[in-house]
Amino acid sequence: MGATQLIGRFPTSSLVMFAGGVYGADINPKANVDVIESFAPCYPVNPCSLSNSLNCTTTSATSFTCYCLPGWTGALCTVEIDECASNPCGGRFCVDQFNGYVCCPVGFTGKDCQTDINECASLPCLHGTCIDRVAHYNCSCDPGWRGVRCEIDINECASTPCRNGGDCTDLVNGFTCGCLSGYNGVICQTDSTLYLSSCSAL
Ligand SMILES: [Ca+2]
Ligand SMILES: [Ca+2]
Repeated sequence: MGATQLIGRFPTSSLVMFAGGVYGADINPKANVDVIESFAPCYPVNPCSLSNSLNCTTTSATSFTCYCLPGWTGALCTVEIDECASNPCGGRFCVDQFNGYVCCPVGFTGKDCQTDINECASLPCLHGTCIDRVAHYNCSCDPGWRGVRCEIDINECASTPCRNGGDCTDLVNGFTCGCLSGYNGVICQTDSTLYLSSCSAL
């Protein structure tokens, strides 16, 4: 059984039923046409009429297409279209509606756009405490760190704290000095040769 069958000559455009339970209608209302298209998938029970469809069109003897009402999709128009699927809101949160969508304000989510997005959820602060704000976050850095994400180890040697030629090694939130021979102290501030010479002078 094909989509279009030569059935015979029919004088009207009314729906008719043929032998074998095949339904059809005269596609040419001018009468007495030879070609009769089978509408079996759409008649007498229109499968699209049970859903959100405007009408049913036969695409073959056994298949059909439902033309959906706005907001619906699927073979039988039973699936509500997700209007957010095409990402119409860009970076903002999209709320799917019937036959439409709503873009939440920047930084908010939820079906009513009332939930403040937690921008700290991704743990953006590498060495510090994250403070959630509307549409952004701030990092309160641990001692010895700086940067938007506390990602930079502060170089405590930058101020050249070691005296008397001492070699500075940067640490997290601190430094150590490697003193030249004859000097000691946290920043090599003590000249031990002076101390020794005064001792020997006694
Ligand atoms: Ca937030
Ligand atoms: Ca440091």
